[in-house]
Amino acid sequence: MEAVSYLNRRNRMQGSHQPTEHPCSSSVVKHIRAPVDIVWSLVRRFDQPQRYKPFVSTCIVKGDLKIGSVREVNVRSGLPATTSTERLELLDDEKHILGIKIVGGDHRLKNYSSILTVHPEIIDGRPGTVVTESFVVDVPQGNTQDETCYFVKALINCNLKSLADVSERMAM
Ligand code: A9S
Repeated sequence: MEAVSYLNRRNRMQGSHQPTEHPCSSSVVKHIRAPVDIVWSLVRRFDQPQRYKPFVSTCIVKGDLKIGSVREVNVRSGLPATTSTERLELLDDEKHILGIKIVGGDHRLKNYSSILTVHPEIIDGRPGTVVTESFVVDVPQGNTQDETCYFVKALINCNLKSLADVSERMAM
């Protein structure tokens, strides 16, 4: 990873035409002190990401919660974007898996797709949930893989911290 981005950066500076960087992908894990059913009830609402995502202001879905439904997300001011168009790729209420793909919007995350899973676990002898969210996204022109990964992981960490706060409050 480091070597590739170093070589690409050096080649860019020397103007040679190396291949562009590979897509960047990573994952985030979050342990939440709330039962899996509460956490999943928030995650599964493809039509209402604003119930826990702090950067989302409004969301409108065409269709319902079926695979292929598309949502128009408006994000809060101060972010490097205002809208994001996102498609529901997977919603499995048995296995607790949510898959989305970002298909449009005025942001720089091209070909972004993510998979979020929730699993029950016992935390300090009480029902808890472990959430994993993994993503892949193209590295924007002018950025490195590391920068892109850092940026996206920071946003996902914010989303999952908020998911924990909302879920733990509901579990009280
Ligand atoms: O919302 C998610 O699940 C994950 C991400 C990375 C969303 C990012 C975002 O909505 C902003 C927060 C506006 C940042 C998009 C699509 C692009 C951004 O630049």
